[in-house]
Amino acid sequence: MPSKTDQCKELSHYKGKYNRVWIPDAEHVWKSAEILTDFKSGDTVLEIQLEDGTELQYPLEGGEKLPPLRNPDILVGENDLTALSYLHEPAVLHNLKVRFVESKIIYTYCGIILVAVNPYKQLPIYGDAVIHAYAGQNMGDLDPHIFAVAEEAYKQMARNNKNQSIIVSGESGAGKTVSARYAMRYFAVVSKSGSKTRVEDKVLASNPITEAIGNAKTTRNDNSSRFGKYTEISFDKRYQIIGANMRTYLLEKSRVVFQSENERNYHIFYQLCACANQPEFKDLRLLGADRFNYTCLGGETEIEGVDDHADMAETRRTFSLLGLKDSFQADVFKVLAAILHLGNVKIKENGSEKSSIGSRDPHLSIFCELMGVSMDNMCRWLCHRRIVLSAETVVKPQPKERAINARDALAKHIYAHLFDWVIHKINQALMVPGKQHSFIGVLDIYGFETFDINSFEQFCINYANEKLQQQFNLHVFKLEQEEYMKEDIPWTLIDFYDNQPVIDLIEAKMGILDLLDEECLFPQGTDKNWLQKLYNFLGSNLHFEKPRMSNDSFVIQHFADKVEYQCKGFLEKNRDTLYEELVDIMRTSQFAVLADFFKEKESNSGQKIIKVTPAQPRVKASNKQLRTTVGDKFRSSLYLLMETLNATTPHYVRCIKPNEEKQPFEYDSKRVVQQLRACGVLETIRISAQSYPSR
Ligand code: AOV
Ligand code: MG
Repeated sequence: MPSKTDQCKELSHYKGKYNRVWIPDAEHVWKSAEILTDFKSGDTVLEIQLEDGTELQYPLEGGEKLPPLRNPDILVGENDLTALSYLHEPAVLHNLKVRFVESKIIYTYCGIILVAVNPYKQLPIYGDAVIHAYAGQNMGDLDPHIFAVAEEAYKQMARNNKNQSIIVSGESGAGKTVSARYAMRYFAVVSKSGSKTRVEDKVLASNPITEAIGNAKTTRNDNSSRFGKYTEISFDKRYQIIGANMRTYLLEKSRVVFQSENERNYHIFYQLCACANQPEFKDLRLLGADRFNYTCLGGETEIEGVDDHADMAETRRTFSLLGLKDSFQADVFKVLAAILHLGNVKIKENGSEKSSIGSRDPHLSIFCELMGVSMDNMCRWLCHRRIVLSAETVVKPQPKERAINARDALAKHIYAHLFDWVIHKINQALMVPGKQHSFIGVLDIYGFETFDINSFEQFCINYANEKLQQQFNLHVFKLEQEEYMKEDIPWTLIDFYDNQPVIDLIEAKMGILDLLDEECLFPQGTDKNWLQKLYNFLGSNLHFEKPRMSNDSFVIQHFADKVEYQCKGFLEKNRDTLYEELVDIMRTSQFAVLADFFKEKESNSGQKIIKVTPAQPRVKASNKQLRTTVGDKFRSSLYLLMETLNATTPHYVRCIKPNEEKQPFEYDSKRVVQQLRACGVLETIRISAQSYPSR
């Protein structure tokens, strides 16, 4: 709140040609107005006129601030927002809009961040010629671009001899995956050695494959990443690419067996079904995607503008480019087909306590044939469980619902193993032969998301985004501190949104994840019991709410938005167990790949499970089971990711989704401002404006 003298001083700006201001507006967030009259300090209203001619009295008293000033037109459309005379939310919002809507420019620097507004349209700005134009240039000499950020990272790696990260963030559908791909392409093109090894092409080839097996259509994004990925691109002493390595984060497994309306399973399933009639897939007995349970639950099986058949050719081409042979590919497709058949297995209800599968169920029979396991065993152990009592072991029939759960759990586990196996193979293909000199990591995770119904998956995804936001906050905070020390100016902290409280709510001792793990230890634990504990222990937390109308959900106030999570399924998804009986069948499979998937721990997945002690060490009762839960593993992997990021020089790309309808160059100010407010762009610009006064 400005003091009286500040206000007088500021008021003097409102004279002459600087009489244009921004006033709040319900629809456009801010709208332009002109001050009509001269005024003196002590005035209680400003006489203003809107652009459509309407005259208004704008109240100045009652704690009301002076309206923010508009920048002179000559500054509007600047490449770097720190160049603006008046730096505030309406100026940023307007500037981005003018560039995007009028000039069709999607990139703008906001201090240390590159803001990228999703155009939802192919632009001719990514060719090799453009890459060469950016190579060797200084950031700021050319128009803002993802290539400029990539060049900056490349240059700093060489100059400072330090590993770099390009951290792409933004909500679901904002353009992270596309940006990450372009950044990788930049490195591939500039570092091209001309040699025949073509390792650069291999690094790029990893993208279509990981997207085929890890991306799917959601209601937010037709090509939504359902896993997180940190790709380390390795360079030698001459700063040429010599290989790469991917680390992946928690794949959304539930999608394999269930899709919400208008969503799809992983692309690869549809690609395979689109090729059902090809002779090489005859043995897989494939059907159209509309005829497999696991691929038709969301309704529509096709995506407008996507040709699954052509994409399959691309998937296979990139597999080959990576040196992954036809026999390997055949194994992958065999596993995928088996999963689809498993989903079509009919489980019959025999009274309320029992279930069974026909001894000639055609789909189970294909599954067993493809996977090299016994039909009898499968029939039996999908519908029964072994119960170990003190004196004897009894076999107990399972009701239909349990049997379906067992079937789906098996499908999810097989797919998750397949995913890890493919990633592992890609990593092998990209393995650095000699010594890595330095690396540039490109981070592309699933963006913040909220749906009508949010479950464990959204909870994990949003938790990851919360961690990333904090990494950014801390980095900016550190820069700011350094700046103050350098300039020797007194410490005035710029009001910065700190999301540590939300992170604590989720991951600290007795937080949401801890209570979830605890409930999972009880054989009789339930989602509802757990939720009740959340209400009891966390009810007074400012970022946690019990919804008034529901006893089945809880609300978290995330940095980006409020999200309501339904408790149903959290326990099961966190436990992620598969019946031992089924695991045993898989282990004895004639098909070595499958048997290997389920081999006694010592993960063959390439994703080593490393137990780390998070910032706040959590003590677990030693006599309790040692199995780690999904949430626990995820927390540890995020902890490691943050450590990695913090050991590199970060470069931030903030993607903005400009409208909900995926319309080209549509700019919905309300949606944009929500994203700008959430991610700390505005505060960052202010800090950067102080750091680079010369700009
Ligand atoms: P995301 O990675 O941020 O969402 P994507 O990168 O998949 O979002 O972008 C979504 C879609 O927006 C793409 O499929 C393109 O159609 C379009 N798009 C994004 N960036 C550009 C661009 N630079 N030029 C043209 N079109 C673009 V998610 O993975 O859902 O969080 O989990
Ligand atoms: Mg993505």
